[in-house]
Amino acid sequence: MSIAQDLISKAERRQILFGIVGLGYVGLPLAVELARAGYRVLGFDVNPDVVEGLNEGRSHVKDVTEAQLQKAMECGRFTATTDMSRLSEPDAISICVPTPLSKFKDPDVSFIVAATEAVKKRLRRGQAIVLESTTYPGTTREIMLPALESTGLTVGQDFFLAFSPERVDPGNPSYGTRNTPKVVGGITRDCQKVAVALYQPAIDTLVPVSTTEAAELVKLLENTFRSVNIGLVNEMAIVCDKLGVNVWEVIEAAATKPFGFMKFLPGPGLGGHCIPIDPHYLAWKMRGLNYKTRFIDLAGELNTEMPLFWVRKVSEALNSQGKAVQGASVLVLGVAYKRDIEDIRESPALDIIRLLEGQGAKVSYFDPHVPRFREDGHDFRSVDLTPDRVAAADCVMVVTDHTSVDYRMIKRNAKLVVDTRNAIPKEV
Ligand code: SAJ
Repeated sequence: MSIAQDLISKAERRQILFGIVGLGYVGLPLAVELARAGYRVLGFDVNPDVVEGLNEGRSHVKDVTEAQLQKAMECGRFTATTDMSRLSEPDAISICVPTPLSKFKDPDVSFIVAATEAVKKRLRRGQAIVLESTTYPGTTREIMLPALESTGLTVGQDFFLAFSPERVDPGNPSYGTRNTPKVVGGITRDCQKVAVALYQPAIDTLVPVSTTEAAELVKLLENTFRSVNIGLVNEMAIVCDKLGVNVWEVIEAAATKPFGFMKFLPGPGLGGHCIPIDPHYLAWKMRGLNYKTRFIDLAGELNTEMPLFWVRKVSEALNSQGKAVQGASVLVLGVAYKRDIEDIRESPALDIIRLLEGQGAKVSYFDPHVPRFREDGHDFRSVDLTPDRVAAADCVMVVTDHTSVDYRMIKRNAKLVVDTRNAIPKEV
């Protein structure tokens, strides 16, 4: 039996030890699903606090409950370690490490390189390696393959290498790791078949594609699609503001079209560790091929312009009451990058607070999911949201529309409201 066939039959018999490198919002849900499917899972993370917490049954990822984690641990199907020398043990290894942007908006693939080096040192015949981190097309073939083949092992025969983009939507109540279709592309046909077989027991739908580049591009298309369409509706928000038209009314009415339209909503800008970042991986790769990806760059410009657009709206609102931004008290409602989550990475609220403070406003914030955060070297702490606090502010700014906030109370008590999410009810 070939090594590929051996791995496939071990997967069918659930006799695979599955390694997950990177136990964050992607790796941990995947680990739990693989354990639930019957595999033994060995999680790897460089952060000892993460590993210690997990081994004590504590989940640091909102989408994984402690009950789910402890269930995986009870039947001995999940443990975590910082010991990278154990990477020779798993039959399959999924790499789920961060792929941020450098400060020059260039891809930072250092985490992928570090994980690849760690795997390379312990690579053995019979292992399958899958990269899940969102990255530019060519990363798997150009960075991972040479490193792994430098061991003298041959891809597609001795070991297998594939790319399968993570599609986690943090906080999504309907779609999780198991029921989100999973795209898989291999360096060779056998790499793809092995990777599909390994995921099969844990994922409802697998979507094989012909190459790792195709799989890498699928993810970038998905997120560029969102960034460009969000940029479009953000430009519509600017257009409607100049025309004195309610952009949300226009979008809701357009969304009644039963075909050929998909609703996106304007907002304070783009947050999160994906949409503002992933498209720039593709733009960077194409610049190297002397091609300018105009939609990506234009969407990026428009989306990053939104914090300033909304801060100008605060200034106009205060001005309409004869007040300056300088010295005005502004209460920001919501700092997480989107509704009902606690993540503030790349949140436009941080830009808005920075801009308001830069114009001399006294800014406080309330966020039920973010009790405190540190930015630009100083600590922010969420205030209590009371009618008096709302009434005392010169202007209240809705930046993240958490569902637990009483927007009717805001409307009843606020002197002025600037609403970037159309959260305030029209009639009260
Ligand atoms: N946003 C808008 N208007 C919209 C939709 C979103 O302004 O109509 C803003 C949000 O407020 C947020 C940002 O865009 O600040 C990103 O929101 P998001 O939900 O698209 O992004 P993420 O990073 O939370 O989750 C996304 C996934 N979201 C959905 O598919 C709904 C998906 O794009 C990816 O699977 C995932 O990131 C990822 O890992 O790439």
